[in-house]
Amino acid sequence: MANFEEKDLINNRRYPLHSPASSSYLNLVSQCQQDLVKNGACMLPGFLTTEATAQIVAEIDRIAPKAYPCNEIHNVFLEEDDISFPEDHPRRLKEKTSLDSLAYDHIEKGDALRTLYEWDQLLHFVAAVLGEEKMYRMADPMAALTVNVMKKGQNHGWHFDESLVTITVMLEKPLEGGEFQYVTDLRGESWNDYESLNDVLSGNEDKVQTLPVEPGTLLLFAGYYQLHRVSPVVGDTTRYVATLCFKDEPGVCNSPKVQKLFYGRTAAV
Ligand SMILES: O=C(O)CCC(=O)C(=O)O
Ligand SMILES: [Fe+2]
Repeated sequence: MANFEEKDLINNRRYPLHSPASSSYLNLVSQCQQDLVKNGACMLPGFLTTEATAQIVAEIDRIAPKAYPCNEIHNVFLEEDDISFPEDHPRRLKEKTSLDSLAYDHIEKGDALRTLYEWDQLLHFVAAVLGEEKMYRMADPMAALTVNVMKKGQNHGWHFDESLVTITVMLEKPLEGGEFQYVTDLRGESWNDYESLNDVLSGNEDKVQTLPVEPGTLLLFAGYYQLHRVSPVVGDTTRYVATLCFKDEPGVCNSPKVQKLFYGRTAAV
């Protein structure tokens, strides 16, 4: 199997991560920052080369049988049920998520996806976009780099992320469904629009937007403030999306409880 060097993984002309002092790099960073502020999302289409995308898909096909089936019932805040709210309050309404998750330790050293995640220039780029002086790869042996595998009928229910910004790379897209959808302006730093949230959770799609995420696209998404979901996958093509976790401090790990929930096991650092 071909071993990809970092510089062959991404579309360098369009995304000059290898030359951080260039004006095109600075323009890219500033464009991403503007998109994040304006839309809560920044999409980099064609970030991976077609060859790298195909390579990563082949690698995931190989390890997909090891993925842990994660079937969860949760509220949109991903918090414990708070019985101080009425039962039909949107804080307490339940969503279903069904996907299979591959963990960092399933992905071998030398695999293209791992090479991408461990590439310092990518870390520096993400830090620049998020305006952080320094960032670190997450220290969790499972959660740092994951792939959500979603087959026919599987979905990711409505939720807000726990971290401010989530970074994903779309690798394989189903023929239909499996769409990344979101709704803005339902949550702020110190407020929630529960009425509109209730509308969305009852099936009103008026404010639902769909992001046209194609294979090879890197997405930075401000998921803490924007409700989002992945609609059920239709058809036989599996959806593969990688999540790359970077933190503003070193040594960050999930608790054993969270590890068990998402990966079916705990792992020491
Ligand atoms: O699969 C995706 O595109 C997004 C998944 C997501 O929202 C999450 O992992 O929090
Ligand atoms: Fe999310």
